Amino acid sequence: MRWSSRALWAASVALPALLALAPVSASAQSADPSLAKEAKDQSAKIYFERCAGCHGVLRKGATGKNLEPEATKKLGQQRLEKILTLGTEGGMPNFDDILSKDEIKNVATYIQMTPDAPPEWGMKEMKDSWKVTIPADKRPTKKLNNVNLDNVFSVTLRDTGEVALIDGDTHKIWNIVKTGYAVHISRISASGRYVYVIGRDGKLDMIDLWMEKPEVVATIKTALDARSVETSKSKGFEDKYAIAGGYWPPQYVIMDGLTLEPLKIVSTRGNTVDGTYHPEPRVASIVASPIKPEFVVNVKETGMIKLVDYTDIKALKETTIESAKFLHDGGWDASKRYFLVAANASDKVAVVDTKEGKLAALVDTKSKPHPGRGANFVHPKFGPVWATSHLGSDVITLIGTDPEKHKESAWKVVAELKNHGAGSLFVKTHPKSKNLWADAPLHPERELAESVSVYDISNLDKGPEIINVAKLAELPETKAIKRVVHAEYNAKGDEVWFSIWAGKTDPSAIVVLDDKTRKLKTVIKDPKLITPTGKFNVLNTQHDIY
Ligand code: DHE
Repeated sequence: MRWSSRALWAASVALPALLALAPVSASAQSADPSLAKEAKDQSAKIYFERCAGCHGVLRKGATGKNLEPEATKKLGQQRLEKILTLGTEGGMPNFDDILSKDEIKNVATYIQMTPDAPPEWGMKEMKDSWKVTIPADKRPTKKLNNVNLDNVFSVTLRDTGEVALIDGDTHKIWNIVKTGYAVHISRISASGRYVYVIGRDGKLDMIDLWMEKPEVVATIKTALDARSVETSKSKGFEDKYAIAGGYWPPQYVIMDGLTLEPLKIVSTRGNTVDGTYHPEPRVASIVASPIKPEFVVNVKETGMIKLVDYTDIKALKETTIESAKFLHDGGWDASKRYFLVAANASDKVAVVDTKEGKLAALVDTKSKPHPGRGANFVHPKFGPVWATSHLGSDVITLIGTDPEKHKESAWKVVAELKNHGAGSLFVKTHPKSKNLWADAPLHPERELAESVSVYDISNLDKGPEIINVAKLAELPETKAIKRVVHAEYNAKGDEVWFSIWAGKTDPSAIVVLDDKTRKLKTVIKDPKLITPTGKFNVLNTQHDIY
C-alpha cells in the first residue's frame, strides 16, 4: 500500500511517526495477523528504530533476512518471538534486554502484516526543511577558541539525538549539540573546520568548530531515513559540496558544502546485479576520493557502486560498477586508490579501483563482514593488508592490498585471526600503532559483548589479548549489556577510545586506553553521555586515517 496524503509529505516529521499513521493494510484487515491501532503504531515505531536498518523499510531483507509476510508467516508467531528475544548466531541481536515481552510479541505479529510504504522526499520538502542559522559570511573569519581542533572527537549520543564534542587533549566535554534522531555518523570537511552529522531521520546538521562554542550553522532534512554523509575532498573542491545518502527514499542528495542548500537529488532505484528491479536500494557508505572529484556511493540492495564525478553537477557523471548485493560499510586501502566495501549479507568484500574506475576484485569471506572503515597495516609476511571483523563469524579477515609489490596476496584472504566472538562491528588500528583492535558488541553473551580483542600486528601468531573494557569503567551493574563498541584513536595515535553502549537510562562512559601499554588511561563519565556509540576524531576522519 502506498501513501497518498500530500499534507504528510510536507511535514518534517520522522519516519516512525509517518509509519504509525499508515492505514491498516488490506491483509491486516482480513484473517491475517493483526494488531489494535495503538499496538500497531508502537510496533511500527520499534520496527523502524530497531529493525528497518538491517531488514529494510519494505522488509525485503539486506543484512537481515527478508521479513515480508510470505516468509514471516512460515516462521510463525512463536518462532519469531524466540528469535527477537534471544537473537541468532547469524548476527541478529537479542532484544530481551531492551524490549518488554509484550513489545516483542507485538513486533512478531507486526512483521507478519503487509509492510506500508512511506512517502517520497523531494526538492520541495528538502528546501522547506533547510535552514541556515548562521550564513557563511557571518561566521568567524578565524578560529575563536583555544581548542586543538585536530584532537576533537565528535561522539554520537545515539538515544538523545545529540553529539558530544570532546576535547581529546583534556578529555573534557567541550559542547553538546542537538542533532537528528538516533544520530548515526559524523564526517569532517576537507578543511577540518566543519563537522557534518547525520541522524537516522535524515536530518543533517553542520557544526562550525571555529566558533567559541561550536554550534549548528546550517541544517536540512535530506531524507526520512538515512545513514551516510560525506564532503568533497579533492583539490579545488575542499568544503564545496556535501552529500547525504538516503535509506528512504532511496536516493542521494548533493548540497552546497557551506550552506547545505540542496542542489541535486539522484534516485538509486533500479535493478540489482542479478537484473531484478528493486524498489528500495538504499544508500549505504559514501566516501570522497582525495585524488579525484568523485564520491564513491555504495548502493546496498542493488550491489552497484557508483563513482559520482561532481565536477559539473548539472551534467553529473556516474560510473556504475557491478559488485555484489547488500553493500554496507567500508574504507580505503592505505594508498587510497582502492575502496574496500563489505557486501555483508553476500559474505564478500568488493574492491573498487577508483583510479581505473572498475572493480578490482570480489573477495569471498566468512559470514557478514562488517569493517566500519576497516584497518590498514603492513603484515610481516603479506605486506599491506586491510582488515575487517564480522557480524556473523568470530574471525578478523586480512586481505592483501598491494597488487604491485605483493601480487600473490593482493585481493586474497591472506589470514583469518580469531576474534573473541561473532557480533563484531568494528576493527581499528593507526599508522603509529602496533595494535589491531576488534569489538563484538552484538554478541548475545555479556562477557563477550563487553570485551575487545587486541593483536600485536608484528606478532600475530601470539594470539589476542582479550580485555573486558566495560569492567574498567566501573559502572553500576545493569540489566542491559554494556556493549563495548567502536575503537577510535586520538590524533597522535597513542590513545584508543571505546564507548560503553548501555541502556538509555543507564550511566555510561568512554574508556580511554593507552595504546602502547593497553592499560587504562582515563574514563570519561558524565550524566550527559547517554548511549555513546561512534566517535569521530577530527584529524583521523578528515584524512581517512585507519
Ligand atoms: Fe551503522 C557506519 C548503517 C546500526 C554505528 N552504518 C555505518 C554505515 C552504514 C551504516 C551504511 C557507513 C556510513 C558511511 O561510511 O558513509 N548502521 C547501519 C545500519 O543500517 C544499521 C545496521 C541498522 C540501523 O538501524 O541503523 C546500523 N550503526 C548501527 C548501530 O546500531 C551502531 C552500532 C550504533 C549507533 O550509533 O547507531 C552503528 N555505523 C555506526 C558507526 C559507523 C557506522 C560508529 C561509522 C564507522 C566509522 O568508523 O566510520
